[in-house]
Parts: sequence; structure tokens; C-alpha cells
Amino acid sequence: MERGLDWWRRAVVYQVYPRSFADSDGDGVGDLPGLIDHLDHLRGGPASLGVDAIWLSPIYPSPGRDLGYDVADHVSVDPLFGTLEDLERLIEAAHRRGLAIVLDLVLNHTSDRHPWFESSRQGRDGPHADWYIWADPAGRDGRGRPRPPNNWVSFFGGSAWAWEPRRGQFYLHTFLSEQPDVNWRSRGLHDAQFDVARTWLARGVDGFRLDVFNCFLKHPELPDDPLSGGFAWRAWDRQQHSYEKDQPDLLALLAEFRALLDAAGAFSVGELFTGGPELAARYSAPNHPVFDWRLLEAPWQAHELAQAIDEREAAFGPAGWPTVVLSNHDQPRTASRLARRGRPRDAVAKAAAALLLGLRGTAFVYYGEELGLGDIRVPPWRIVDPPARRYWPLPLWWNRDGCRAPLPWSAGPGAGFSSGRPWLPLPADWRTRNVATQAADPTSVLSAFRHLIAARAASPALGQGDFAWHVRGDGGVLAWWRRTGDARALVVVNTVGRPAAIALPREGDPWRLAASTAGAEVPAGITGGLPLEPYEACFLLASS
Ligand code: TEU
Repeated sequence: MERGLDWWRRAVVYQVYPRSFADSDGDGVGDLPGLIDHLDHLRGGPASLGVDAIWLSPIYPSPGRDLGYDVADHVSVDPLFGTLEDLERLIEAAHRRGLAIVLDLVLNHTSDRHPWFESSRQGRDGPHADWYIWADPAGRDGRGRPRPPNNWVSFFGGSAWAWEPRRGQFYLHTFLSEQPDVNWRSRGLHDAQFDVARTWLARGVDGFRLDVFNCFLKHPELPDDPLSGGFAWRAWDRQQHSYEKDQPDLLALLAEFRALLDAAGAFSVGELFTGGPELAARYSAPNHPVFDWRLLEAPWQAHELAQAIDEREAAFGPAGWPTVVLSNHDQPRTASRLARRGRPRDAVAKAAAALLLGLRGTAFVYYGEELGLGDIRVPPWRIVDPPARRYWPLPLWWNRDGCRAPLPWSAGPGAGFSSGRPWLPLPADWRTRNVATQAADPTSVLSAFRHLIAARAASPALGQGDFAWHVRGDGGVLAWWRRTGDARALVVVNTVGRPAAIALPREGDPWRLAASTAGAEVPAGITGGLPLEPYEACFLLASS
């Protein structure tokens, strides 16, 4: 599918969490045929969002201990989601619509049920013996029990080491003990992982999201982590994690992997594990952006947002190209996070959409964000997220189930998501907050997303222009230029719940309103002052 060299810069990528998108067989869990049946929502239909690519969270065979991020076979499809033929049908149907398919590659670890690990744990001299991170005990405790090789802890709680008596060694697991970390310094493992990417590229996949890619290499001597100083409730937060990730030879490994993708014209986006914009920028490369979380962590306050934007722009510089992301399957949903303190959810969700789609960078929309979906509350007996179960009832882990509820398609039975009992509760407001209802409402969050995406797609400036402030938070308003060649656009976001106004730059006169989250009419041309409703955001195009 021809998209042009820089398609990934101007792209809007839509994250599908397959369990929760659309269920075709009534088992209460989303699947690939269900996704195929609903591609019109994304692109190619009468009321599509108009996104350019789908990032599909893992659909591979998995025991599901970490909801699919514990992969037992990298190159097949779990029957829960369908068959390999279904995935090939999805790729073909997506390409017919001009949609790229980006798979989620989990290459830092596998499931403990993966054949590679089942072979590796048998002994120290089998064909996969060094494919994982094995280490001898650091002696025995007073009761003769083996002591872990160092003080590393799991991000999900407990030690990062699990004992395997058949080898008389521990294995490393940064996450669950059912997710043993692979040893990228093993040539056999390295080559097998590259073959995974080759297999999917040969099947027509357009790129990959790389799960915790900056953890691929660990310090070879496995030294103790230094303590971070001060008190923290979680052991993970009491230590610095300088040795489990971000190793000096990672850039060379990344360059080798990216060369494989570049040769196939494929794209990648790296999921940075606990790092800031500077680290994300350092790991980024053309066609291979890296997520940073700075905007997602910023409070909805004009100067705080401006500060976050400045930090990102400084870190990436004009030559770099960031991503723009406000939520994903691990984080509280945008609308819930921003609608606190009595802000009207729809208005602030639409304003956030203008930030997401108007800033410089590849934009990532998380399924349901286009409806202003909020987080759900899951009763303790229905908690699925493993670390949430582990820590309950202590408030030490935000239950990620909250942002993973089934997508409501209509006000009909089962919200149009499934004819069966959904694997997680539907959002409480599904009868009014669903795709069909919002598609019919020109003032809905969905309509705002559609108009903003369409305006971005039609404007080279909004798609791949630079960034420069026009108003940096005064009066609660953020306004910035986007420029490329002769094309110039202005993004304006009133972040507060009261009317505002700004003076438009004269050099763009008369300005044309390309999209407004207030659904404002599109007057012929605007010069001088621009009045803004509370939380109104808009895209304007300068006269060339
Ligand atoms: O997430 C890594 C991870 O846990 C952090 O990036 C994230 O900040 C945290 O989950 C917030 O609570 C990736 C996947 O996105 C996640 O779903 C997996 O559980 C994890 O790796 C292990 O594969």
C-alpha cells in the first residue's frame, strides 16, 4: 500500500485494544472478525473517523496472565481473537481502505509457556539455554533457601527473580513471573526475534509498536540497583532502575532492528518504559518515533501544558519528530483524568482532542477517546489486571481494567459490543455515550474528532508543520502556529470554562476556520479578534 515517505509523521494512529473493540461470536470478548466488521468507524465509511493506521494490542497465543502481553507464540493468533486467516483478512481489508496495520511486538519477554522458555528452563545446556536471563543464587539464607542474584524488583510487585530448581538458577522477570525476560545478547534469541518481525512483514504488516523496547538489554553483570532515597510505598519506587534498561549498546541493537524495518518500508513506534522526553528523543529516528508521556502526565492547566509542550519541543528539536498521546491501555482515560474538578467532560474531551491532533507529532488516539469515554469502576471480585489484584485493597496500583471497558457501539442490546456477557463491565453511560448516538450529534465528541482529523488531513501545515507559540497560556488560552512551506495554520485552545478571545496574527489575514469544537459556523474569513467559547478549540488556516 503506497502512502508516501513521510506518512507516519502526519498519521493519526488508532489504538485498538482487541478484547474490547467488537465481539463477533458472543463470547463477550472482542475479536478480529468483529474489528473487520467495524472498520467503517475508522476509515472508508460514510461517518468514519478518518484515521490512518491501527495499532493492534497483542492478538497472539497467550495464557492471558497480562492480557496478551505474555506471548506464547509470536507469529500466530490466539483462538480468543480468531485465526491467522482472520488477521490476513484484516490486513487486506485495512489496506483496501488506506489503513496501515501496526502490530504490538512484545520482544522484551515471553510467556513462561512459550516453547522457547519451556526449553530454556530444562537445563543449562539445551538449544535455548541462554535465550533468557538466568543467574546463580547469591548464596543461601539461614534456612538454606537460594537468595536472588541482586536486589532487582518487578514493576508489578515482588522480586524480579523466580527460582527454577531444574537449573538451580533464578530467571529475571521485570513484570510478572509468567513473563520471563529474554536475553537479547544471545545470538540465537536475537535472530529468532528478528525472524518474528520478518514473518509479519512478509504477511503485509506495515509496522510495529515495540513494548518496553528500552528494556531489551540489561547490564551484563546484573549489579544491584542503587536506592532512590526517601520513602515510597512500592518497592519499585524505592530503587533507581539504571541497570534493567537503557544500556549503552541498546542504540546499536535498535539501529539493526530498524534497518530490517526500513528495508521493508515499515514503521515502528517505541514504548518508552519510565523515561522522559529527552530519552524518547534520544531513541527516536526518522520513521521510528518513540512515545514520551510528558503531556499525558501534565495537568489540564494552560501554563502546565505550555511547559510540557516546551519541554517536548526542546527535547526533540525542529529536526526530531515526537508522538502525541494522551491515553492508552495502561493509563486513566483522558476524559476521566481531565474532567475532574467539575470540568464538563465533553467540552474538555473535545479541547484535548485539539491538543492531541494539533500539536507537532504523530498522533495516537486510544479506542473510546473519540467518544470521551471515561474510566469504569471494577468491583474487587471482577478485577482482571494482575498487579491490581496483587495490591488490592492497597491503593498502590491504578487498576488498568478501568480504561479497558468494551466500546459501546449503540444504545441497543449489549451496546452493540457483544451478544454475550462482556469480559469487563460496559461504561455506565453506554446508552447515551456510544458511536451511533454521537455520530448523529454534530456537537458530540465523535463529531469533533472527525472534523479535527479531517482538517488535519487536509492541511500540510497541521499534518507536518513546525511549532511556534502565538499565545502561551495568557487568559487560559494556548495558541500556536503550524507551518510548512507556504502553508500556515493556527491551533487555538481555550483551556478554561469561561469565554476568551485572542488577537489573530495579521500575517495570516483573513483566517479561515477549518474546525471548531464548538461546532461554530465557518464564516468567510476572520481578521482581528477571535472570540472563544468556554473550552472551545479550533484549527484556522492562514490565507496563502
Ligand atoms: O507497559 C509497560 C508499563 O507497564 C508502563 O509503560 C506503564 O506505564 C504502566 O503499565 C502504567 O501502569 C507495557 C504494556 O503497555 C503493558 O500493558 C504491559 O503490562 C507491560 O508492558 C508488560 O508487557
